[in-house]
Amino acid sequence: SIVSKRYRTAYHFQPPKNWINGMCRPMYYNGFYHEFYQYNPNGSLWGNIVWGHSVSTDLVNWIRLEAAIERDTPSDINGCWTGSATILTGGQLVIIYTGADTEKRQVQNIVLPKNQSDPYLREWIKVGDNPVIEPVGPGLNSSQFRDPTTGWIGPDGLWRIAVGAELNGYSAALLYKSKDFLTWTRVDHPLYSSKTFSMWECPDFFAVLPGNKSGLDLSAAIPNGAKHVLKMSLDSCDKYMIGVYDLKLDTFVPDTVLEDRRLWLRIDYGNYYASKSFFDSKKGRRIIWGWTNETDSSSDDVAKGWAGIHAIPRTIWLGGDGKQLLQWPVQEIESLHTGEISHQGIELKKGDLFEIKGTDTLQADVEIDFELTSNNNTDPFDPSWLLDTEKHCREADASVHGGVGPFGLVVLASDNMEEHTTVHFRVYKSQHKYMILMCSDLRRSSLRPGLYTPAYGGFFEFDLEKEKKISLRTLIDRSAVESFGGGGRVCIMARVYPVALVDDGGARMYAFNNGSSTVRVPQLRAWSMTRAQVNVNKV
Ligand code: DQQ
Repeated sequence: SIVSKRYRTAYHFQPPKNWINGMCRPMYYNGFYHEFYQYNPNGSLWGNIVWGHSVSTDLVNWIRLEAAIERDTPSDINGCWTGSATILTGGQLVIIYTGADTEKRQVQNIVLPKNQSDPYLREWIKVGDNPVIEPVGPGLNSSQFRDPTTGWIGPDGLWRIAVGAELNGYSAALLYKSKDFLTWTRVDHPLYSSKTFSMWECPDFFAVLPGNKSGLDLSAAIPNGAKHVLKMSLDSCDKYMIGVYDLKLDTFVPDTVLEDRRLWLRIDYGNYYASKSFFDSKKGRRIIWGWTNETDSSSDDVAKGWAGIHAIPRTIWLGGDGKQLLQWPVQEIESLHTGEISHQGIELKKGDLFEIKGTDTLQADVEIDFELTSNNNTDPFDPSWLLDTEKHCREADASVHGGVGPFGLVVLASDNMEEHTTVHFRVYKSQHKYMILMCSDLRRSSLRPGLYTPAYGGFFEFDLEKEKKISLRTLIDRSAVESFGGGGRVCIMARVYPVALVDDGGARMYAFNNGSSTVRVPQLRAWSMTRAQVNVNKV
């Protein structure tokens, strides 16, 4: 239908039809990137989950293959859920994944490639020993035990993995050890656990070097000065902690422990879940990839015949201060750029709207820098806002004048502005620093009823004296609006379904300022994005 066509993304990852959810740990192997994903072959709602499989040479264009893992043994008959690939010493590939067994217990299973020299790695064989890990042991909830990580080697030369679990009511990343990746024993303590009382889905554990954009391979030697990151999916979002991997105790030790999990840092402050990262040995970087659900209704999804996309893969690294991860869309996505437009030296006074013309406003990549003309007017920062940034974004929205800000972008706007989505900043003065709020406000994104339209938001610290420019990059892809603020310090992924997009197929885009202080735009660049070949071809 026209609805399905107009909202379908042009360069985000989706299969031709049906439901997808989380990644199953992408990887680079022998010339190809492999994307495995949670897939319902029978419809556009969650269920009957198998591992969909696609390959790519550039992370932009994808070739669809047959399912890599199907529900055909007692240990996965009720679902082949999330897992991870590991390249063992010597090059053997192995995937460990969660199966929902005949009794709907969650168990961990292994598959190996049938023919490792097949460049597409099309067929995967289940090993006779499955399940290799069962949900046994005191305090373990057998229906909350899943999503094994990629393996890494500990100081004793044994392989380790972490598995998300609920243990005695605690959230935990349980630690398992093995010599051969087949026989596993549980270590007597978790890699990390916390009193969050909800299971951590899709844990991810990786190493990063402060201020260094190149990635680290967790199963290679980790250089001195490296930090470790534990990412977990809970409360409908992906959160993380930075710390160290204490080799003696064999545990993750966070640099700061925040009791209140609303304060935990987030990979993305929007609609982004179940992400997994991998070390890309082709380009020496770490890439993280997450899933974005639809925010229309289930009946819309049935009508569309598809549901779920994957965000643009992002290079991820640790900032120089060692406190925060930064992310940026992989450079390959720029191969879709066409028809660049640019503006320099725009002044945006209070109330100004500057229309950005000359690009396809439904499929665009926009990069805009903002420079403050004065910081005398900054409003004071209230730390209690950190507990509920969405509430603050609703209260101080784009129409509420501030001292410095709001300023930013209006995207997917109808002619009369009845429908529009804003992505914008506000600058606040905290005791010794500036705090910048980034919002992506979807509340007026569509006139259609029954949509989930929050005002997403996240804060980042900013050194106004040193940094001068506050940058915003937004990738617009029909029903996807994916934004990167402050060079990737706050990322917000969102889904929107404007009626205008269906009715007249058009939309407008603007830069705006609604703060008392004038802001300058030293540089604005935008490109139309051509359609990528995403899963249209099948081998
Ligand atoms: N959904 C999967 C689980 C994972 C959750 C099942 C998050 O393995 O914990 O489809 O997407």
